[in-house]
Amino acid sequence: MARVFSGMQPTGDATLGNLLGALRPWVDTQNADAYYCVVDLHALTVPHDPAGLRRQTLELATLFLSVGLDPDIGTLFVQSHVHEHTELAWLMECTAAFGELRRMTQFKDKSERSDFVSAGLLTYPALMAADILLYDTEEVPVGDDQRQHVELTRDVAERFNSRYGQTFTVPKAVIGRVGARVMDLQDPSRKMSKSDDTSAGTLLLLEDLGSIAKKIKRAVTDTNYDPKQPGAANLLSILSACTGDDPDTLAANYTQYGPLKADVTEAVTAVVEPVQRRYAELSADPATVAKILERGAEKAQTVAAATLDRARRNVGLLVRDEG
Ligand code: AQP
Repeated sequence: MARVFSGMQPTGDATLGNLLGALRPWVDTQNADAYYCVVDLHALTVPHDPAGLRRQTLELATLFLSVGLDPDIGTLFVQSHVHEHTELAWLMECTAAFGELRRMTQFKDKSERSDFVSAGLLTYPALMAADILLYDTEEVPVGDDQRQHVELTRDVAERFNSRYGQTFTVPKAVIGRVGARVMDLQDPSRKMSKSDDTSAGTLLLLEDLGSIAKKIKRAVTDTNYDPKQPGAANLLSILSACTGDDPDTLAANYTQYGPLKADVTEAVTAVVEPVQRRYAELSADPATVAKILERGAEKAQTVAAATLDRARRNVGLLVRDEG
């Protein structure tokens, strides 16, 4: 049973990409040694509204439960509830190189699109490395877009271990074969993202089912059916991730886009509808969700504190004499 850690930012309403690339694989691999985190500190790297962040943090935690993560199996918590994340992040910032951080694709993409580029947007992967390393994580189930950040985490962990002695377990990314990169329905050259405002190309998990159907119907495709065309390939990959069928076999089943889009709509509805039903029940009881998060934070902190202590000692910080 591998020690697993993964997180998701409360930066907007979660998408079908978040479900197929992350949340569903999390549910499939959940075990007593799995940690799943709403990474609210990461959400501060881009402009945000404080009340919105608080609301979206609770909503995302509720969504974790709605997709089937079980707090009696793994540990569910909010990143900022465990202060060890920010403390270890500083040690990671001092271990990662400026050039490494600057080369990250996500930094380049997001900084090009923003008027205000925070220092936190650059150092985001150092905080992510801290998130992962605090739990002696072996496996990080993520979508393909996060592969580079996990690689950086590995490099930083190895560098720290070789400079200061064995401190961290070196983790590896686990990326699913299907659903790992769901693309925007209007611009299939970009991944479907929760913080993007191209709403016509983004399927939200809690979106009205009629609206989901409309967006799939209007998804960009060519006039003639070609399973290799990016829009068609994206629809086939979504269908495959939802049904579990092989994408190449599915591709051969169609000669036109109409029936493909109808089947994608049906498959997406079948996946999303039960999540929406469960979400409606749980969101009526935020106190229970808050209790689950408190229990999760306590459990996570026990592990995180031990790792941070080891890292502080090994890096050479003087131990505080509290006696
Ligand atoms: N389109 C996608 N296809 C497959 N997987 C995806 N993930 C995100 N988008 C897709 C996976 O979802 C998890 C959430 O990661 P995150 O919240 O830390 O941020 P992200 O990867 O940057 O996701 P978003 O939706 O694009 O958020 P914003 O817009 O805030 O940047 C990760 O495991 C990711 O791989």
